[in-house]
Amino acid sequence: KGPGKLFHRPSATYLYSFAGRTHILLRADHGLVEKATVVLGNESLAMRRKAIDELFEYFEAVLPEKSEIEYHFEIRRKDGGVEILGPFNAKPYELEAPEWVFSRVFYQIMPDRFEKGFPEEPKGEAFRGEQFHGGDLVGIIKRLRHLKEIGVNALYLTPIFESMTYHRYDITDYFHVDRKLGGDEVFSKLVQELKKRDIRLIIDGVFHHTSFFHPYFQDVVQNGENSRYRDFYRVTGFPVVPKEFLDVLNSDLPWTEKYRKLREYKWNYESFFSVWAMSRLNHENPEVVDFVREVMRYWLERGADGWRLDVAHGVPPGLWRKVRKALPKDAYLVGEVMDDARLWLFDAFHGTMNYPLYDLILRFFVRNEITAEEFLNGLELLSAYLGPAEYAMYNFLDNHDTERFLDLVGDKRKYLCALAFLMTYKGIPSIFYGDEIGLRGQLDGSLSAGRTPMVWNPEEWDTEILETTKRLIELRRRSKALQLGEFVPVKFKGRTMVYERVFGNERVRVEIKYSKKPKDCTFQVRVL
Ligand code: ARE
Repeated sequence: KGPGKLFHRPSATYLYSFAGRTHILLRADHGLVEKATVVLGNESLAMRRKAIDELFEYFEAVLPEKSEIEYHFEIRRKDGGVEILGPFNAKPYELEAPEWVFSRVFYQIMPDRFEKGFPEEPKGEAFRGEQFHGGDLVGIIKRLRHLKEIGVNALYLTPIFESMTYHRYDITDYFHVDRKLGGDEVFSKLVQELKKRDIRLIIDGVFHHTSFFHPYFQDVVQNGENSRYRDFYRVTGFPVVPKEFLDVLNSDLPWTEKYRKLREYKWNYESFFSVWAMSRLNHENPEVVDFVREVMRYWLERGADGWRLDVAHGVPPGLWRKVRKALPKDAYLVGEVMDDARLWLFDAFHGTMNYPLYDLILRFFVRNEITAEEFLNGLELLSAYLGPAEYAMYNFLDNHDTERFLDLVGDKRKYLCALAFLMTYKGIPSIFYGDEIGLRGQLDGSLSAGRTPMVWNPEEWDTEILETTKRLIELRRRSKALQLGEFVPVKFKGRTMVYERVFGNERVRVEIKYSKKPKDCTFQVRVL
């Protein structure tokens, strides 16, 4: 058995500069290193043991920003030997992300569930028997004062384009905002009103699939092999649906019944999670790439500040790289990538929806599966793996696909401890509409568990949650240290965590005392 290996490569996650400092990382086989030092000229810096996984240990040193450096590592091994790794001469990697993103706190709205602006009742049954609640963009404009009051300064809207479902993840027209939401005009008005209030806007791009009812797919349904759009989709045979399927579809049966029947037929195309109504696009087709690029550019020109990209892990990263090159540099791009995000980060998306962080949060705050020490190790591993991209990640405690965090922890003091963590950690924090007033959902594990309609009667609000949320958001927005600062763990033990965020002379100290007993859960955030 050899003495084990060391690894360093001057690339994005091992050597990068961010917010005025340079980070250098080193990876070593388990149990190899007694002490690691990085040497720059005549300066020697001890490296901090940052994280550990089944195979490796990660070490890190942080120094004032450098444009180019020459360095090597000196390693004292556990077996007494000494090793030198290097020299390296390199320019630290710099994250390309829109500046405006770092000072933001996002508020996510699923438009159908937020607020009705149009007085009429929503008409009829939505496709598949799901009910529309009738929220729209007029309603959002009406409630912008609420957003201002809680202090959020960015908005993420789940899909707003023409669609037959209330969630609108199956789009029938990418160039028009759903008329039920107010259409293109109200969208422009919303953009204006948001700009007045310095609230940025990102919208949801569904480019993994379109609706079955999108004209392109309908053309394939009608014309089969001769369709101009046959290569837009991943068709496995013709006709794409049997004649009986269309007969049922065009019948007068109620949607719920139709939908049940339709599932019995075989269809000949790929789709999202075997949902026939969501036909998967063929991303190998250059025309599809052009289509995605055009739609994304179109709405950025009309006032959106960025995109959240749905099922982004189901679309080859190369497509996003190509598209990004054609978009304005200050558009924030967040991919929905659920696990290994490294293929998509850096040159495809600025950030991804931070599901790995969410999993850690669940394990510590909800399931009591891990101690604070293990939680910290998880955070540091994630940090070693994301590099500077962690500062642009979209962080959340819940969203439209999860149960509400308050339901999961079952108690507001616990919820607020987790919120304090989210607002004081690296990455862009977000809340899901209603979180700020203690809105509850169900705990049925379904995708719609948290999609309760917003409650607008202040008497039903939890004012303690509201006031604390406001305070935390304000702290976050005022503090460069919380937005950009280095994360310095001070004490992680049992269920207690103490850490600092440091940016230049600014220091913020966070102390979270967690407990299985709600009454013992407290937190404190102090600007030092
Ligand atoms: C609806 C019903 C469901 C029902 C389903 C199938 O709500 O209860 O099971 O239909 O009939 C949208 C709507 C959903 C809708 C769905 C299908 O919002 O309400 O479901 O369309 O019509 C995976 C994907 C990930 C995806 C999640 C949901 O990888 O990309 O599933 N997330 C996006 C959006 C969704 C959206 C779609 C995709 C489709 O955010 O809102 O759904 O456009 C593990 C796996 C993940 C898996 C995850 C599921 O973590 O590793 O891969 O994510 O579980 O939570």
